[in-house]
Amino acid sequence: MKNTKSIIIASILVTMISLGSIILVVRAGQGKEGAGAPKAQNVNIVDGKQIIEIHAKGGYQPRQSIAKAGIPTILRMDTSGTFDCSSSVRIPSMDISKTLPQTGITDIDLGTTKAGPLQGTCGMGMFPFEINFQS
Ligand SMILES: [Cu+2]
Repeated sequence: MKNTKSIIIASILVTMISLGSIILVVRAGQGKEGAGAPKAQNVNIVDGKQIIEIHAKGGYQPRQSIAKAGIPTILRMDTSGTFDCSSSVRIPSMDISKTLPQTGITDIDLGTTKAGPLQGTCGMGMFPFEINFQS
């Protein structure tokens, strides 16, 4: 009787430990996915047009985007209660300067982009962001 009890306790323990490690493995997998995904999530291709979404509020999110070169591209700036200077966006190399609404979505046509990095900043040059166009 005593022996049966300890066998039951032992098998319960083994079950709990293996369940625990399965949960740990699943969590580790999710963590990796979570860390890799955000970079790509703000770039989508819709009807042959590439749309890069960047959120402007106290800086730009994401600060680094990876996009494809050689296709028509729209930079979609999104603001929500943006009262700081990130509401004024500049892309000097393309001679682009836009004042965004405090809340809303503004599409900026970047045309068909060539490969390489494209740098943008706020109107005062304090908040940078970069889009890397890859061929
Ligand atoms: Cu600024």
